[in-house]
Amino acid sequence: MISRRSLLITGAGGLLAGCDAATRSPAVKSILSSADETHKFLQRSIGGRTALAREFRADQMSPRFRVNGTANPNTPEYSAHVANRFADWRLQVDGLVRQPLSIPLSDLRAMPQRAQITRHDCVEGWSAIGKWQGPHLARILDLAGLQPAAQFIVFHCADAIGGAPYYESIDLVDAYHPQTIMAWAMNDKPLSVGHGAPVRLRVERQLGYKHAKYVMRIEAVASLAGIHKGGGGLWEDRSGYEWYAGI
Ligand SMILES: Nc1nc2c(c(=O)[nH]1)N[C@H]1C(S)=C(S)[C@@H](COP(=O)(O)O)O[C@H]1N2
Ligand SMILES: [Mo]
Repeated sequence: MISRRSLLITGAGGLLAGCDAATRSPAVKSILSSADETHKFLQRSIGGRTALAREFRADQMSPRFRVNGTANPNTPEYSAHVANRFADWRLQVDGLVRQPLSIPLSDLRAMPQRAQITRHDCVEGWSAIGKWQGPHLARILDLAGLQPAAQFIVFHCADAIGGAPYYESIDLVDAYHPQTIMAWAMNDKPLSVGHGAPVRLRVERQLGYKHAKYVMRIEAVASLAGIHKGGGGLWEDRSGYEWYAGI
């Protein structure tokens, strides 16, 4: 299918080069516009997954950024971390890795950082522009060393909704995307409890529910089948949300 479409583009280009008047004929115009559509389609389907999400200027940041879903995990364990300002908290990294890790928040803050101002789009129909900062997920995964069988990265969170633990997952294309970070800062301040303290995922090419807050543990797996109900996320399991929620 792709090679047929490439041929179509080449064909339209050839016409253009050969005859100026031809571009005025309605038939050729329609070939050209279909070639243009084809080009957009190809960009989305081939280059699409690694393209960057739009970034914004500081003056475009939303004055108010809603807290959505869990506003506080409110478990005894999580509340103890909050009281202790996450001093004893560790991000666990395990599963199909060569070296399981247990990373203090201070280490996440000391790693090379990426900051980005992006638009968060919630499936419920609201958006907000905010600034996020933290280390690349890729660097954390490289420190642990993914085993060749690893295909997905699962994020286990501190909260539960209706008794079901919140979790999410992404594939390695998104895990290694340059804008995929484990954010500990939002709008130049440490993450608030409402927005997912101490660390939340930012996976900017996907909808809001993929951006797991309160991440306690990152697990590399070969398949999502054995994780909770197998849908790859709480909302995927509960309500049939799309696992790949591309924007
Ligand atoms: N652990 C956890 N992560 C979560 C949620 C949640 O309830 N628990 N809600 C999701 C949804 S639907 C959205 S839109 C965003 C909301 O992030 P915010 O509260 O910072 O706006 O977090 C996502 N990540
Ligand atoms: Mo959402």
